[in-house]
Amino acid sequence: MPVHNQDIAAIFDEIADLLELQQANPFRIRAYRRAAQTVRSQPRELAERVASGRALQDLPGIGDDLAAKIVEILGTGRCAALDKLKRGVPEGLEDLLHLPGLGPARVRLLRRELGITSLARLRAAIEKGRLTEVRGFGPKLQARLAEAIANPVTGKRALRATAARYAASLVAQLQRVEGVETVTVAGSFRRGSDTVGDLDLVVSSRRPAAVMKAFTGYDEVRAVLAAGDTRASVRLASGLQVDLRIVPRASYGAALHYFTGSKAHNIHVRRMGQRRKLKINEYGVFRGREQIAGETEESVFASVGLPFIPPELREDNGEIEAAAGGRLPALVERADLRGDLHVHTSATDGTATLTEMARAARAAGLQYIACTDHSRYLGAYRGLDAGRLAAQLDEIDRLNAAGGRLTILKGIEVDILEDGSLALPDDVLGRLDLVIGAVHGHFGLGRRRQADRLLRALDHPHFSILAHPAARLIGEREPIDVDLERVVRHCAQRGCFLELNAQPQRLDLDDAGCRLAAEHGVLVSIASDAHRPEDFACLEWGVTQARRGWLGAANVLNTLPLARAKELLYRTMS
Ligand code: DGT
Ligand code: CA
Ligand code: CA
Repeated sequence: MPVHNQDIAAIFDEIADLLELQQANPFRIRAYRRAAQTVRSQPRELAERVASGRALQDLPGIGDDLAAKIVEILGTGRCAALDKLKRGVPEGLEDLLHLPGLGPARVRLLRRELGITSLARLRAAIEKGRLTEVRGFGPKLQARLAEAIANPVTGKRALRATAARYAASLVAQLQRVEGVETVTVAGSFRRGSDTVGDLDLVVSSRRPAAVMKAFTGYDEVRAVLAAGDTRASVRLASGLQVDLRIVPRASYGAALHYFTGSKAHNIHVRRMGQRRKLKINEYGVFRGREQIAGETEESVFASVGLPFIPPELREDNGEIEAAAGGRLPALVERADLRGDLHVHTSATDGTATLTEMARAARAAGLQYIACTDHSRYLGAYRGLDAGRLAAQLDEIDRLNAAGGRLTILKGIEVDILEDGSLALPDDVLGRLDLVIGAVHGHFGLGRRRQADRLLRALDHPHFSILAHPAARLIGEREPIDVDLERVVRHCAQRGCFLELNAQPQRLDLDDAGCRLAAEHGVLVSIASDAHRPEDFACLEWGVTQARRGWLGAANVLNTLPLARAKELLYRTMS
């Protein structure tokens, strides 16, 4: 069974939890937490890294001991150290740790005072009012705990890109089952949400039993939560839940539409059906007992007088009205992108040389890229100072002069400092084709100061593109508090652009930000922020996000031919 990064991280987190329960050395606990974090944030599977012979010890926070544990987990799916820890703790005690408001100290207290070692015992104790005897467990906390036990959280939402990895091998497996016609991942995944709560598979097949067997027997399944003749739910070893629905071909479009959602979109479409005396559900579109549509999604939409609506728009955010009025936008597609305006090299924190990155960009079908390594301000990045930047510009001139089908623009990703000034002098920035400015610190400024800071940066004579405007890291760092509309309006005035950073953990601008940009006529740069040759594949995630934000090719800066893009990007004093 393949072991994913997520699985390794989960084991390290569990070890940290158990160590906390045992009041182990805080440094040890932190080491495991940090390792879990490192492993989780790796863009590539550690299994591949180990297979290719690259040392794990190069990763931050991974020493010999943790590296050995990773190798053990990759080889066996288990970790002896975890198994040993588990033997020292009553089964179920760990579950208590995951309840809101319960840290290790409180869990120990509950165990000591009331002998509570499981969710079931805790629930019973709350019902009997016994928790009131324990210090610190007021009525508010008790209510929260009761609520959390009654509605268990299914864990964190997975990044879309992470879920895609798990989905791919499962889908491939199901496609090989005899009698299977189509397998589609529906739900929020198909709508292109940046994160997904679970995966929803819709399979069309004449032989549901065979599909069911393959699904529940899939080697990454850790628990079967429910299984009937045509529907099932499982939890994968990664923690991700997958729901399955098997339908006959005649219902496939209706089921796909239903399970793609969103729920609000479905309800709206169903109501339109009711007005036409139609019943629309996951089995089809019915007039009385007769099925009149449902084999394809198009037929479902047509039954209520609508054209096909792309899944990314199905949030009941005006798409149904737009479709009815013939005003659906033609959404941008990956093939529309001609360039990528945010690319790093090994001159700073990338892994590959400019030549290698250029080769990969060409292989990804691009005509131009902008080399935008980091400015020097942040020591950790080995950022460029004026001298090293000059050397890089010479290299770009040489590569461009050598001909070839890819043009490299001269750029930089310069830090926007706390006061909105840029981290390199004007005369240096003025030599470049474009200047990307980015917030990499001082995330916590108040709403007003944050906007003032960004506006001041946009006022800079050479500023071209505001990178990852909200500076969020999904699941890790909240977006900065800023009035985005003010920023967008200022971009429009200044002739600046906004980036949609396509890294799976950023996807920043978000969908609402994209709509705002389009409303104000600000072009969006869908950029990979590539640090590795493989990262150009991220453009796909960015395009999906842009589509969720209703963007067409005309709203996207890097769909323009090179000459026009260059013209718009180069900013002189004004
Ligand atoms: P998620 O999993 O939280 O990222 O979001 P979804 O949208 O994938 O939600 P999920 O997995 O609960 O359900 C998948 C789809 O099934 C959902 O988008 C619409 C449909 N659906 C689920 N429950 C209902 C319901 O009560 N009514 C209707 N009309 N549709 C539903
Ligand atoms: Ca889902
Ligand atoms: Ca679901």
